[in-house]
Amino acid sequence: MKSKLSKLILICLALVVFANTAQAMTCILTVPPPFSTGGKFLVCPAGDGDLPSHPPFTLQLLDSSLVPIANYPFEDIRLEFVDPVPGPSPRVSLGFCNPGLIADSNTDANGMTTFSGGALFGCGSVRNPLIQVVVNSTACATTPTLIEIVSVDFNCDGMVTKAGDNPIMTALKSTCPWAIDLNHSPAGGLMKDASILAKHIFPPPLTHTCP
Ligand SMILES: [Ca+2]
Ligand SMILES: [Ca+2]
Repeated sequence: MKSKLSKLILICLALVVFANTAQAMTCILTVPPPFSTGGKFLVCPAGDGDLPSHPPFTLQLLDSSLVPIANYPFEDIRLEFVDPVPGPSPRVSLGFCNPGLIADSNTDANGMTTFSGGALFGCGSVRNPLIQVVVNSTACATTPTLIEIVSVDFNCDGMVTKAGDNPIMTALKSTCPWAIDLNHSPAGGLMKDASILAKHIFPPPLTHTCP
């Protein structure tokens, strides 16, 4: 009984130490262009938008003494895009096609790893989404980006359909809202935006994910 109690105390102590270590971890994320320099990009759930590739993000993991953490498992280090104006229902969902939002490899001797990502895909519209580093399910660092996103999946259901994603026909009778300026030219005419939307419309029940 006494031995079991000792084991339990040891396990609890180990968990506390681990939790403190996780809280004290420092994550230094370097955000590449165009996320650091800005620009307006069209995205689609199928990944065939305006940003097929980009330079890698780099990350350094440091412990509470600011010593690099080497060989941290890559599968426990990920990036997440976050809406800067959180609400009850998500206005936006963004990700990278293969290899996705997970780190490319375990951290090296300097605590460094990279995220090479793939094509930017997603839905909704957002200015300056945040990008967050999540280590072992705990948010470690959050950095603003300078990009602006518009998507042909306006209603964020993962599909681009005439019925669900056609605010352009309504807008034709008024001005061009920022969120449906698909060709990044507010004065370019909504017919051009409608033409871009038409090229991305796929009939359901197909789901539109990265190839
Ligand atoms: Ca949709
Ligand atoms: Ca336009």
